[in-house]
Amino acid sequence: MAVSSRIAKENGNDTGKGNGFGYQKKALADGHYTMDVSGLAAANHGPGDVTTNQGTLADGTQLFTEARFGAISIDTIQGEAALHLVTDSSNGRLRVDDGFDAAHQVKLGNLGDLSFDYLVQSSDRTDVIPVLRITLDADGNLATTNDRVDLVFEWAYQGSSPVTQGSWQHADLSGDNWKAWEHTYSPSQNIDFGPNFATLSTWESAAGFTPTGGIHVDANSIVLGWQIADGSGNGTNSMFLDHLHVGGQAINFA
Ligand SMILES: [Ca+2]
Repeated sequence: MAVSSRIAKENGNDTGKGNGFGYQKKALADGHYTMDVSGLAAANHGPGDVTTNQGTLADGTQLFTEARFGAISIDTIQGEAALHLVTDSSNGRLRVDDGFDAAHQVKLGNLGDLSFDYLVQSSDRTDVIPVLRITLDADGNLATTNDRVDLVFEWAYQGSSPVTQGSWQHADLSGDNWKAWEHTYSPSQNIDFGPNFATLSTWESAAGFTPTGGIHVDANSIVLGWQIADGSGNGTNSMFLDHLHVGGQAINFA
């Protein structure tokens, strides 16, 4: 089944069918909206990352999946349809990526909300939930591309208690000021050591943050998109994610 998506109606009854596109354009125009995404599926139970272009969503952003030793789907748990990630082994590696079009690219200092709900159905590790990464052009000049980085938000690096499994939980990366580490692309390396952890508000501030051996990020860095990630190295797990908020974009997996 192909991916389908639609912008949810902001006010009044949303029957989910028979609505015109007028309100969708209005919701997109004001920059804050909820988009339902359905029919997402990708599975690869062998080695090698299989990347699939899942198409352009209703808001103009571009969805991709990557899969090895695992599967991505949308399933219902505890009454809620949600993104479902299942790894077959510790070599399992799953990604759901959304690339922003020009209308969605926003300065990091103006990003706002960064949050999601998650449910860990089962997991070998007690310090793993879905990872959220945001991709940035660090200097805010899109003409230079060797300064592309990800900020990576991982439960295991928050110094938190064991993950609560079996019920819906909320991760508010912006409101709770999660710490993130940096992945660089040129060269590809993880700057994921303690001295390079900084809170989201530090990365977002005008003064920004420069990790040791990494690339300086500040309020003028431009957000190019986001990625949900599971593995590798996380053992086997079955995890759900829903109600993802990245700036004004909210996604309801449906
Ligand atoms: Ca640049």
